[in-house]
Amino acid sequence: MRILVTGGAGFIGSNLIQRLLLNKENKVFNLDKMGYASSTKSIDNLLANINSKSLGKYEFLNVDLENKLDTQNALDYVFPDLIMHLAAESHVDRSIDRPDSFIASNIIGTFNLLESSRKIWRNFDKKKKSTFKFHHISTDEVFGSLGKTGSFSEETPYKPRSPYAASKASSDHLVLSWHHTYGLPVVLSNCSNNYGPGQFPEKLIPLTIYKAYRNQSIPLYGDGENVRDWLFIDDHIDALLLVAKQGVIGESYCIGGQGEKSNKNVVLEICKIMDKIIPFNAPHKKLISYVSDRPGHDKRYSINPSKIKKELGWKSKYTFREGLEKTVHWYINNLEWYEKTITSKEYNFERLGNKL
Ligand code: NAD
Ligand code: TDX
Repeated sequence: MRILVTGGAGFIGSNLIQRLLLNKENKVFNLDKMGYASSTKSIDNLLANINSKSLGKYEFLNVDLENKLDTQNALDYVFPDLIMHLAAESHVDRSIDRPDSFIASNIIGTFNLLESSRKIWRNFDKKKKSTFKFHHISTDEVFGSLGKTGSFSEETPYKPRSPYAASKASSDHLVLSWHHTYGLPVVLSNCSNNYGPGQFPEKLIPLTIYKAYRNQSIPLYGDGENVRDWLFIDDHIDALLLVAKQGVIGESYCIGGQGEKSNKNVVLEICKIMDKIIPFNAPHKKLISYVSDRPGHDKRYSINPSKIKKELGWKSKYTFREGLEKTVHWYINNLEWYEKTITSKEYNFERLGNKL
């Protein structure tokens, strides 16, 4: 199986590739532009530490999907049986400060990838054409914001409210239209908030771990009562592998572990874990600082995962507490990587998304 993963040097993509490489029948191509949030360290570690005979084959392609010709050349070279498209600018706060790169990567990049895929797919032989799949990985943010009740499902109308969410919604529409118009065999998934090892520390959970560990103030936007539906990365990877293998062409699947929590409760749980690890700084909750709200801040996300559970047999394995313990320990053990990565990317743990 020749698998092209776009955005494979990002948080979810690098965890996905590590899993795909455990099947030695796979040849995995990682296409990434190596942006500020990229690292292939975890993949390189896996390849260095495990007997290569028991792993799949791996190749890295330094390509920016904004470049049409490079994208086409990469597709011609890879000649994939499966594409898993994760490459995107992914941070809501950055999309507020500088929406340009979100339009370029998430919309134009997806368009270039779709066109290149269509060109190679229509020349495949009958067998390869009938088994090929383009799996587009998207987010629950395309559905907008919920009130106190209700959940998003595959039937929920799109109502994106941030530049990030709007660019992802556009990419979802492009992908589905390439299926309806040209017959490209696509499948989509829309997942809730992920957390786990390797997430760039601009996002709430790794940022809080870092700030608590360094005994610095932990910023909570607004009143801290906005709700996210958290899913541990390994559970998302399980779901992605099922959708890629068994998902019905033209369908989309909502993925979420029914792990709703307010931001304040997430931060308090991290503080409790830190109190055990560094008792002399306890209680870490004293570090919480309420700061001005994110503009257009979505109030609540919640996924109804009935379809993927019933039709593909997926279910989440990790409780929030289990996933969080693993995540905190990973960050603490990788603090050196963590700080080196950040300083080399010119990110200083500063507040983003409030320069209106
Ligand atoms: P990330 O920011 O950690 O990684 C994204 C990767 O894509 C980076 O390595 C970046 O260099 C690459 N990329 C961006 N633009 C590119 C381009 N033009 N050409 C080539 N590579 C490019 O993001 P993530 O959290 O791993 O998210 C991956 C995907 O999953 C995204 O599409 C995101 O919308 C989606 N998603 C994320 C979450 C989450 O909670 N993190 C939840 C649901 C869906
Ligand atoms: O310092 C912070 N303080 C704070 O209160 C940060 C960085 C965030 N927040 C709040 C904003 C959100 O309500 O925490 C919540 C989570 O924020 P992020 O980690 O930035 O994630 P979110 O905006 O919910 O988007 C994430 O989930 C869906 C990913 O970044 C997206 O890529 C994914 O599609």
